[in-house]
Amino acid sequence: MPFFQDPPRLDNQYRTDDVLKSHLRRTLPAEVHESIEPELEEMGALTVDLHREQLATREEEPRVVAWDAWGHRVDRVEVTSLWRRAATIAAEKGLVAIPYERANGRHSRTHQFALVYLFGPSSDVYTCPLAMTDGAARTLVEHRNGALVDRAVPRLTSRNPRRAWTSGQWMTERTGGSDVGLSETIAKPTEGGKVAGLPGAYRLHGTKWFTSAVSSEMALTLARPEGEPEGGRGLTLFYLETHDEAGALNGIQVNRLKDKLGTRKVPTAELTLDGALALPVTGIGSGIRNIAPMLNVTRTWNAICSIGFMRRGLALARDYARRRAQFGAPLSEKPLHVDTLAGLQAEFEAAFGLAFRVAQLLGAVESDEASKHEARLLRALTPIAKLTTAKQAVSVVSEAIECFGGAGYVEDTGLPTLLRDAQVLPIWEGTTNVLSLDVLRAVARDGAMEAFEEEVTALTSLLQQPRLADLGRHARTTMAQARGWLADTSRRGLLETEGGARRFALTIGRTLELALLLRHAEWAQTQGNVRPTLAARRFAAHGVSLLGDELSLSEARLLVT
Ligand code: MFK
Repeated sequence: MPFFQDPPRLDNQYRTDDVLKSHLRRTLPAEVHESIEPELEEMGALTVDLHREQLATREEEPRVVAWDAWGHRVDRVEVTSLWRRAATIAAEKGLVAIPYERANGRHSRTHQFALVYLFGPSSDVYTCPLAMTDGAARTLVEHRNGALVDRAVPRLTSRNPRRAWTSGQWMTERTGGSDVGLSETIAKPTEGGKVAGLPGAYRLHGTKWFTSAVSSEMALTLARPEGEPEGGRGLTLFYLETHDEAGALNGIQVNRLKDKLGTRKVPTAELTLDGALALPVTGIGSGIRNIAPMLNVTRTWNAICSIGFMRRGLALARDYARRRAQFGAPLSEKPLHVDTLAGLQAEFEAAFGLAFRVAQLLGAVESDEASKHEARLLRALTPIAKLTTAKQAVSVVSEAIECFGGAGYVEDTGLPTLLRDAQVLPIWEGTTNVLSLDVLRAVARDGAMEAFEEEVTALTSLLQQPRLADLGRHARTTMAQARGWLADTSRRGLLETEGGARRFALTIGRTLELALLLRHAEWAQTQGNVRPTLAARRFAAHGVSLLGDELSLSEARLLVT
């Protein structure tokens, strides 16, 4: 009999996820955990079915139909069959609705993101429009624009797939995805122009260079009303609907879809806004500040999806290790393979704790139950979690694929897609460097350093188990080292601090991950579960600090010249 290798298989992704289960057991009241468990079981089973469909529809891609049969410009975006199914599932399961229904109070974000974490890696990145939809709903609610809240939020959070809307987040222009203040789109006031019957509309003129999931019914976008100053403060946050009541595009042309490395199922478009009618969401000016709630929500989704990707890569690699024999034994019995998987699992478990801590904080803030510490921590932890987990996702998924040898490099196994899709996580929603600078901003203006230190101290100073207590001291020492670094580089000038911002942010992120893992490990030991302790030890051994004997800015310049 010739040999054929068994492919990797997925099983119910909730039932087999000890990390998620144990986190929920510790952080949720028993009655909340019990009440949401059937949904998680069901989602865990669905992910397996969707995974099969992902493989079967691997070659489908979205397309734009520019013209109809009779020569009308229609720019219709057609998405893949899996995306259509994902849209129905997402609405019916309430993946955006849950935190707005708030049935579980401050735990509603944990509830939502537990489902999103399971769903994400099976959805062909349908999480992209969902993240923006959640961000748009949150932004409209925060700005208390009653008419727009009444118009859009019930649709954005609907559980009825026929009624549910998604939203775009149109920010990036040719001038820059990071320096959004350079945006060139202009807004002209109209005489009597309306959006959905609401007066006060402007007409927008310009080009949006990267608009993810352009299949949405509405978008939040930025434009500069004529006469307003340059920079971010001169921009205004606008609400628009992509089609009018008759179904015609609202002064929007889809120029083309981007030909991207990954997220191939996401219809990312270049758009021309040629008089699109749009309403200011909350007055004129301060557009960047006003769109920040959206960014913070989508960055949280990014962190959750990062751990989802890691979990998927590891689930497949672990299953495969039991099926694949080399040199006389299954890979799962080969010491070096076991050690490699253990290292990846430790990175994943650390990232998991950080992503879900942000979810927990967001839930507390939204239900007005957050302490002052929690509110301050949320602002600064959001960019930290996004940038730290995204980097871990790329590295863990890359290693997970290597666990398959050549098979991981072959398209019809579906494995390369995982890596390509993960590679977007550190790029969109603010690159690692841009978010590191955002962390410095939060440190300078919002007392973030104190919030980080308070969090690490609270998590580690009461640890009883000697090994964990030792690692807790290590986490506190690293925080003190980071504070010292900040003081030292600040004395040497702003540019020195800026030059080290990424190492600083990643150090804070990894130290917080260790502290969260230790806190969880001590609790888990009381339940007879030593796995988190092992994960904490291995994670600490990988190292948490990136600060040390570093180059000055002038030395770094010399190295790259
Ligand atoms: C799977 C997951 C799915 C995710 C889906 C994603 C799909 C969508 C794809 C995309 O749309 S990707 C494009 C996303 N674009 C970005 O994330 C922009 C990246 N650039 C930044 O974030 C820059 O830091 C920023 C544009 C904000 C810098 O611009 P400025 O003009 O230098 O802003 P500045 O002066 O720092 O901040 C302006 C105001 O906003 C300040 O408040 P004040 O007006 O009161 O001084 C800031 O404090 C405030 N602000 C900025 N960032 C904030 C914030 N407030 C709260 N939270 C933040 N994160």
